This record gives sequence, C-alpha cells and structure tokens, in this order.
Amino acid sequence: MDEDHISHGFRPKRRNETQKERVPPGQHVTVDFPILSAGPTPQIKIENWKLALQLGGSLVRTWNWQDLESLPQTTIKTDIHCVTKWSKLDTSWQGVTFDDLFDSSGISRPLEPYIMAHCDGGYTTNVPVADLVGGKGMIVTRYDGLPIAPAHGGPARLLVPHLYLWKSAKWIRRLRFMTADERGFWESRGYHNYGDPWKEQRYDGD
Ligand SMILES: Nc1nc2c(c(=O)[nH]1)N[C@H]1C(S)=C(S)[C@@H](COP(=O)(O)O)O[C@H]1N2
Ligand SMILES: [Mo]
Repeated sequence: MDEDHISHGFRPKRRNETQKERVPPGQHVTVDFPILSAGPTPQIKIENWKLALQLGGSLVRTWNWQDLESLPQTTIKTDIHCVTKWSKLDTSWQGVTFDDLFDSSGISRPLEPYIMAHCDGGYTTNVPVADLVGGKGMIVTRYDGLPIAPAHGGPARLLVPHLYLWKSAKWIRRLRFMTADERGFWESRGYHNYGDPWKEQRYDGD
C-alpha cells in the first residue's frame, strides 16, 4: 500500500497532535532558522575570545576558548521558542552547562540569585540563576555538530531553551552576578521580565 492509500488524515493528524503538546500557545513551527539580531553580527576571533564571570566590581574568573573546550561537553536536543511566534523543534546544541561552568570556578552554589548576560555589541539580558543551573542553561559552541554560525551567536552563545529565545544571548562575553534583578535590553523595552513561553509571557504585564 503506498502513502496515498493510507486512510485519510490518520498519520498527519497524529503528527499534529504530538506537535501541539510540544508547541507553546500562540507559536507556530518553522523548519528554517530565522536570524533575529538587534544590531550587526560581530566577527569574533576565537584567539581573542574570553568569557568573564563577574561578582560586584570584581572578576571571579575568565575562560578563554581552550579553557571552555576543556570543560565537560554536553549535547542536548531541544525545542526553541521566539517571542515573534516561531518555534523550532529538535534543535541540537553542544557546549558547557552552567553547572559545569560554576564547578570549574569552585562555585558550589550560586553567589547571587540573578545573572546579567553581556554580549559583544552591548546586548544584555537578565536571567535568574535558578533558570541556569540544574541543566537548564548552557554556553553553547556547536549547532548541529558544527561551530555556531556568527549570525546565530558564534563562537559562543547562551542557551536557555525553556524561556523565550531573547534570553539566549548571542556572542556572550560576560556573566555578571546580581544581588537584585535588573532588566536587560529587551526587558527594559517592554518585553516580559521572565519570558515563560508556556505562560505566554511576551510583554510586560502578560
Ligand atoms: N547579542 C544578542 N543576542 C541575542 C539577540 C541580539 O539581538 N543580540 N537577539 C535575541 C533574540 S530577540 C532572539 S529571538 C534570538 C535569536 O537567535 P537566532 O538569531 O539564532 O535565531 O537571539 C537573542 N539573542
Ligand atoms: Mo526575539
């Protein structure tokens, strides 16, 4: 029996219902990978790349590219959700979890409850530390097994897939612990402070 003779709608319907459970309200699935950047794509050389971890005014530590590559590598397959309403299913990323990053700095428990992510080009976004540890957040360096394209945040970006994608800061350079929550680039321009796609926390007041 060929594909045309399968009783009408059976297979597509099942597929749609599986997708429906995986796609947050108001989102639609896309197969391509849109690029959303508030500014130009920086061209970053790996030799010059450094990630800094900051507490108050002082530097807790920095990782250069080799340092990051030598940490335990984790690969995940996850769905990502952009506030502009596209979701992409089963994206595959490799990098270092925040648990492993903090372990490598001798940080056994978060120093402060919030982090501001600072990027090349000045973009910022705030994330509670609780949303980064426990395997929830990563610094990723590979997409689909290959170095992340510059437009998608290469060489390294934040990945926090359970929150809207604006929290997944591209071209990450600095992580700054904060005692009190502060708003980042989009959060101070009308976006929701937290951004849970399942609760449709798109804009302030949602
Ligand atoms: N540095 C930086 N990171 C950023 C952005 C940005 O403009 N600058 N845009 C954010 C937004 S709004 C989204 S939806 C995602 C888009 O990631 P993509 O371009 O890889 O799809 O990156 C986020 N991270
Ligand atoms: Mo976005």
